[in-house]
Amino acid sequence: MDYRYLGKVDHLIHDLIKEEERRQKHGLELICSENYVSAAVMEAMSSVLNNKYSEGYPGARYYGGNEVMDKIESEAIARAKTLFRAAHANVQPHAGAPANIATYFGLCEPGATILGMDLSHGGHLTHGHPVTHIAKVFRFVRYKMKSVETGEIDYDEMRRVAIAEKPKIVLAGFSAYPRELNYKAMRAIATEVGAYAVADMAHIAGLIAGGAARNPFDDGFDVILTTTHKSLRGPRGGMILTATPELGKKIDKAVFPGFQGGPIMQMIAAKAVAFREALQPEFKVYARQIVVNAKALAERLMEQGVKLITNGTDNHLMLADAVASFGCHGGEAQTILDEVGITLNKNMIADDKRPAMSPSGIRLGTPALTTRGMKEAEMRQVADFIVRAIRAGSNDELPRIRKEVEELALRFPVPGIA
Ligand code: DSN
Repeated sequence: MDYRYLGKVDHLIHDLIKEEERRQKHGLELICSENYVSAAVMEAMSSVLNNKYSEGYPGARYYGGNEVMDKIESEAIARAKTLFRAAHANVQPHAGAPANIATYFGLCEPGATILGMDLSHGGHLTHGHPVTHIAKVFRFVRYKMKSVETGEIDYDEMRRVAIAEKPKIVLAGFSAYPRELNYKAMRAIATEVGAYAVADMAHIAGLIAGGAARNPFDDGFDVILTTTHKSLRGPRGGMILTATPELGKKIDKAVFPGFQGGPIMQMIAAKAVAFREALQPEFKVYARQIVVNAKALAERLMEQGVKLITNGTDNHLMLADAVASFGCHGGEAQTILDEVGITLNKNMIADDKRPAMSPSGIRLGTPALTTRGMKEAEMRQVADFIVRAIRAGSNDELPRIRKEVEELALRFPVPGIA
C-alpha cells in the first residue's frame, strides 16, 4: 500500500510497516489463526470513523452525531445475521477474549460453572485457563478427547462431568483441535443439565460462513461467539450471535455497558465489508479450498513421516508432534522455519509434559495461503519445505530453502500489497 502521509510524518513507523509488508509478501503464512484482509477491508479500518464516540447501540446512543454510525452498525448486524442465520448479532466486542467474557457474564452469575475443552486438548485460554482472571470469577471444568489418534471427544465422560458439576454453559470450541465437533451431542448434554449451549467458533467462522463446516445453530445452539479476523478474513475484532432476540438482549447488556465502553466504529465498518465479502459465492469456494488445502498439507506431511495429532484434519488446521517427528521441540521447529520464511507457531499437544514456551508440538493451517490462491500442489511443496528445513543437516541448506520459499511466495500476491 501507499502510505503517503505516514511517509512524511513518521519515517520510522512508515519504514517498519513497509518492512512488515515485505515479510508478508516474501514469506509463507501458516499460522492457522491469521489471514490477509482485502484492500477494501483495510480502507474501512483506516477511515474517519475512528474519530467518533458511539456508546450504546443503533437508535440508543449516549452521544449526538451518530446518525451515520447507526446506519453502519445496523448494516454490519444485518449482514452478520444473514451470514450465520442468527436471530441477533452484537458486532461490538473488541476481540475474541472480550466476546467470551461478555458471553459468560451475559448468561451466568459469577461463580457459575462452565464446561469447556481442556487447553492441552485444543481449548483456548479464555475457556478457563488458570492464568486468566476469568478463571477466578467462574469455575471451569473440562472435557477431553477420548483418543488422540482419532480426535474423538469423550462425550460419555463429558455427560458424566456435566451431570456431576451442573455447568450453566456447555462450551464447544477450540483453538487447536483439527476435527469437527458433534454439536448435536453437546446440545443434548446441555439440555439434560439445563445449561446454555455456546460455541466459540473463532477459528472456523469462515468455514461455517462458507458452508465448509457445520453451523452450531443448525444443531440448536443458543449462542455463537467468534473473532472476525481468522478464517472469516475480516478486521481484528469479535462478535456474538444468538439464536433468539431474548438472549440477544442479555448479550447486549453484557457487552455494553457491562464490559466495554465506546465501540471501535472503523472496525465495525470493516466487519460489515468483510461480511459482504463472505456473503459472495466466491467465499464458498474459498472456504472449501481451505479444507481441501489442509487435507493436502496434512497428507503430505504424514507421507513424510510427520506425526499429526488425530492423524489428519477435518478443518483448516493441524497439530504436529515435533518431538516425535523431528526430535526437536516446537519452539526449535518454529525458529528454524522462521529462518526460511515459513511462519507457524509452537503449540502444546494433548497432555503435553513440556512447558508452554517450549511445547512438544507445532500448529499450522491454510486460511492465509488459500487467500493467496494456493492449491493442493503448493501445499505439497510447502509440506516438503517444512520437512526439509527442520531435518536439514546443516545451516547451509536453510538459505537455499529460503530462496525456494520466496520464489513460491512471490508467485501468489498478498491482497493489498503491490
Ligand atoms: N491467538 C489465537 C489463536 O492463534 O488461536 C486465539 O486467541
